[in-house]
Amino acid sequence: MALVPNYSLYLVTDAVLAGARGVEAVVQEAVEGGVTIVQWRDKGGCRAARPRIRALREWLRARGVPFLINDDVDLALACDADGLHVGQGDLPCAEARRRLGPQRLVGVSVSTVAEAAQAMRDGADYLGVSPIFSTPTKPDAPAPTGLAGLCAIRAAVRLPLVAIGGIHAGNATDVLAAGADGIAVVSAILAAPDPRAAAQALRVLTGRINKGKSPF
Ligand code: TZP
Ligand code: MG
Repeated sequence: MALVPNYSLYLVTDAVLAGARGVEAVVQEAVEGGVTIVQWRDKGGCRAARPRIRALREWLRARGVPFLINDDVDLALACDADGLHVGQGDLPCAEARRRLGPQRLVGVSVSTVAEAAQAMRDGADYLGVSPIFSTPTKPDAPAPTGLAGLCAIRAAVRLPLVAIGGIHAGNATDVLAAGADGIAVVSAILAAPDPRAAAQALRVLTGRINKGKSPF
């Protein structure tokens, strides 16, 4: 059985949005502000060298913050990541589980109840319900689930749900109230002028609404 992380405030990286500050510096500030779990996502041709990723991984490990890799199972293993996150068009969940073994986390993006049920059968540890709202950060995402879609998935599966897509301090409370165990954000933290303050504000909201909810 894999570790059970705190999914409350899940940061997905984006080198373009981090800009000249660099992804690592923004991630570190965000963790100091209260981010509880980090996924390394290299899109837009900004492939980072493995030593850089490993160094960030060690920094996070020292702070007890789980670190996952998007898509690339070889990179996840090479960096001794805590897990892998796959989308519907990526490495199948069952294959990811086979490659990573029972201890590491496998997360799967889902946007329908059928996808959620399948991912659960295939051994996912958590589901990324996405996108909740349309977002310029991922223009090729499927149609938004809206809060109603998130509620339907919540009712159908007993796995931690991390909601992603267009989430910010103005709508995070509604998303958590609709059944998400955590919120995942890219731009709300990475594009913020003060990532630490942005993370702090989101963490206050997740702490408030998640208080008293039973963890899986
Ligand atoms: N997967 C589904 S939506 C999304 C990803 C990686 C991007 C979310 O970005 P933002 O800026 O938090 O809307
Ligand atoms: Mg993917």
